[in-house]
Amino acid sequence: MMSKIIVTCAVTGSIHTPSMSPHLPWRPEDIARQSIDAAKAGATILHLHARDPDTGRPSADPAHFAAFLPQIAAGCDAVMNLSTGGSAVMNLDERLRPALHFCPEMCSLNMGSMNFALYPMADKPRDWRFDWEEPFLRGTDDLVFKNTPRDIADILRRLGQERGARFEFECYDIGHLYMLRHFADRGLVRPPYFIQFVFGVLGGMGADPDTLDHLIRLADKLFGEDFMFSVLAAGRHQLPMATRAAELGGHVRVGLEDNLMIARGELARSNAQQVTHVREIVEGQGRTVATPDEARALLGLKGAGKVAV
Ligand code: KMH
Ligand code: ZN
Repeated sequence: MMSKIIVTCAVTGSIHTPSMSPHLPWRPEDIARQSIDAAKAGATILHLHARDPDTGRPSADPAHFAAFLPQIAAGCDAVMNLSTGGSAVMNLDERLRPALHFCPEMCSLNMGSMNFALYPMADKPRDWRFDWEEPFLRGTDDLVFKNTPRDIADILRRLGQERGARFEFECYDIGHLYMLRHFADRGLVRPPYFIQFVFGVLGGMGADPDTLDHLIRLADKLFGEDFMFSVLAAGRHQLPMATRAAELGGHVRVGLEDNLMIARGELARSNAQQVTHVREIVEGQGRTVATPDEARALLGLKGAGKVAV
């Protein structure tokens, strides 16, 4: 019998900009509403970033998170997972401010330094709504998303050991699995490891089912029974790769952070629309979506009562 499937919805992120879709939520009330609707549609975990409420620019200001986190907590019981990746243009101190402040049940943890190239998105002709958008995207041709072993150890200590968070280990490359193994060997992480295989970011792995097969085999060798995997693929590969992941017994991540579309040439109207779509697919495969409390048990989370929201 296949286990319960955890559906993560990444609601807004820091990749897409407001001019790319009128449905990308960036005002706090829109982030809150779309998050709650996604949870009602079946999202088990909400992966959350914040944005400046006036410009939609990615923000790590705890005040910007405070404008939607309590509303989400009041409106649904989904697990709130705060990003520690923030935006690749932020330094680590900025990136960690929200999670240090709100002590969430879960945080993302990016398992290596890498290029994070968004500049091809600037080439599509569009009317830019805000001044920051185009230079932000173009500047990523000379940007390193810094996640050194020291950064990772710092996050594990301050958020894991000191605040009881568990992690979405974001692995964009094969080497990132070996880095996770290294931290397991140092005794700084404890199973079960929730590994998010990330495909389709320019600088990381391309979306290819053969690569997913290889990653699962490798994770089996490195972690045995001690891991579960989820898949996110940026852009148009989101649903095909999620479908494949679910077939293979994995978990899935969707959301407008990673993909703005619902079908070829059609913008998703909301995060909930993507969650509904993936839910129908995985239920058609015979999987059952985990409730937030089932996910809490599977992942060993501390519980919603222990977060500072
Ligand atoms: N949007 C993903 C490809 C994080 O928040 O820590 C990257 C991400 C990073 O989710
Ligand atoms: Zn994110």
